[in-house]
Amino acid sequence: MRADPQSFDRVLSSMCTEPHPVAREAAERFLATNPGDPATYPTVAEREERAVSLLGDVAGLDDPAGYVASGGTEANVQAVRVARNRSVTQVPNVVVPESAHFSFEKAADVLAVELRQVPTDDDLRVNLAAVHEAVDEETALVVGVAGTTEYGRVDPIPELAEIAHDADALFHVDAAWGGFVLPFTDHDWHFGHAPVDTMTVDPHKMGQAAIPAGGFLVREESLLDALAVDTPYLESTSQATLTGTRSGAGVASATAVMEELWPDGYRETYERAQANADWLADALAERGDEVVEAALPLVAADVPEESFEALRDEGWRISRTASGELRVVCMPHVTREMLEDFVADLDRLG
Ligand code: 0PR
Repeated sequence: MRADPQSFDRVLSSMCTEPHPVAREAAERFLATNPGDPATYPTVAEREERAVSLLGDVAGLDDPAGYVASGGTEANVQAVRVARNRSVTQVPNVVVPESAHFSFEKAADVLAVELRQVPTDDDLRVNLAAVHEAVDEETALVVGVAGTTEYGRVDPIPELAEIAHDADALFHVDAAWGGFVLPFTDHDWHFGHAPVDTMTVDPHKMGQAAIPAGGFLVREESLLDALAVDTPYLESTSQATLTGTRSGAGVASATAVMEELWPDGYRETYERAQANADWLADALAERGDEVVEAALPLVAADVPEESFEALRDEGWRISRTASGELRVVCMPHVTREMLEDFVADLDRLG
């Protein structure tokens, strides 16, 4: 029997969303192509070049290099891999905010680097003094997050870049989720705002591409050399990606949706999402819940444990931060009506 995937009607916890119609259409068309073998599949390879160029526009990089990865995890692993492979230290360390995504723990594990997690301040952004203290001559990479997974916070990117480069380390920005909303805010976060070396920016999150479509960008093409392995039996001679066979559907969908939405469509999406987040934050505060200010379209609030469970029983897909707050990500599929229903259920059940 044919099973349909679940609907997005009650999904409030995801960083993925319904793909844009042009993304869906392109994904289907390119399903049987492999950008991992560009000499055999040149049409999708050409689309990937366009995707990287568009990602450069999004992230303030004039002459971008990089590729469409399987997601933010791969892009973050690759950033750590570039830094580790360029380091001359036996066991290099990587300094990340404690708010960084758990993919850095995977990266440290597979790449055998030491992960130094640094606390955040009351404003949920990384503590710069603690970064200073954690960095030493064995630091290969410093990471800043532009749009944290739990609270949507943007670390002080220019200051972090300075600390990294003073220590001769590379500087990576994880804008996996934030990358497609930050261009419409006044945050400093991208290659044009600070000497960022590498960046994660995922079309399959706020970019509305089909899964899998992550983005890995590097300031200089030469940074990719640290990743390249020879590919003797392919017509192309080397490969810098982590996976071999890759999803042409992901690549083609990312290109199609970015060409459709950048920049005006994404601006409208951001404005709607931010207005929804602000509305929800106000509604929760009015109920007396303690709310973390929504810096980006992501709301965290303290609601009683019983209410949380009751809402899940009603079919709401919600999640919690590590400190136990309810977390709602205002993705493009999240409408005002959904949030009104959600708050009405919270009032009724709480
Ligand atoms: N960097 C940041 C800042 C992220 O938030 C995430 C994922 C990643 C990297 C890793 O990206 P990939 O999952 O593409 O490898 N953040 C979400 C999270 O862990 C991922 C997610 C997506 C979770 C959809 C649930 C879901 O339904 O919460």
